[in-house]
Amino acid sequence: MKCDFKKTHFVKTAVNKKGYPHLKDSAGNLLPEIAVAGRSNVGKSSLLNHLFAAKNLVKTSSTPGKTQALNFFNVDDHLSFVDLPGYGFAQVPLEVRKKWGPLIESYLKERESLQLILFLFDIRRLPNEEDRKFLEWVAHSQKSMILVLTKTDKVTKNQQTSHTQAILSAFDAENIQYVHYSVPKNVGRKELIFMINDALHENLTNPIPDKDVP
Ligand SMILES: Nc1nc2c(ncn2[C@@H]2O[C@H](COP(=O)(O)OP(=O)(O)O)[C@@H](O)[C@H]2O)c(=O)[nH]1
Ligand SMILES: [Mg+2]
Repeated sequence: MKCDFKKTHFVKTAVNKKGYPHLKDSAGNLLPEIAVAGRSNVGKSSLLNHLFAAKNLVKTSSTPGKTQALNFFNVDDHLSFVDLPGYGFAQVPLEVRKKWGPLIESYLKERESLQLILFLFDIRRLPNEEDRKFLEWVAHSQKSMILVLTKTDKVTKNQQTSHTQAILSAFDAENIQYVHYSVPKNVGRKELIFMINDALHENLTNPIPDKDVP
């Protein structure tokens, strides 16, 4: 069964494992979950709204990084999406930043239904130590990942090519699956939906055992 992202709704906000929802399909199987991760301000919320073809389902923020919470969405009763709190926002108080690591780490480690991570990265930037560390965590979780290079409308076609190569090589991940994305130019949505369906195909035909329900 393919997902076309037609019927999406917000489920809930969670600040810890106890708060994670356990969404199920009509047969009682846990919905596979896709996590959207990346630095604050990279465009996570904008991409979700664009992907869901919904204007303001996901809050985009002018003061990014404030909320250290996970926001869950149900897509077509087939997929669960989670908007993870962003990392790397210097203006976030140290106390809040300290909580971010364990929150994300435990989510990546313990979330049974997590099948795929969309790792968003601004095409204008080069990965720093923090970005590489994050990618290592994701690799460590042994989940599938798609690198989404965001805000491609901000660079020329030539820069798109050169920046992409520079980013992949800085991550030491030349073979990684990636897609270019621009919300205002409406670029990448179809391709990403195709890639998501492709990545989840196996899992959608092999239901996830309902192990992580307390
Ligand atoms: N030019 C451009 N701006 C974008 C794009 N995606 C997001 N933005 C802008 O980047 C800022 C941060 O976006 P947001 O979705 O809140 O990022 P988040 O913190 O990762 O959730 C907002 O001002 C968005 O309008 C894009 O594809 N192109
Ligand atoms: Mg956001």
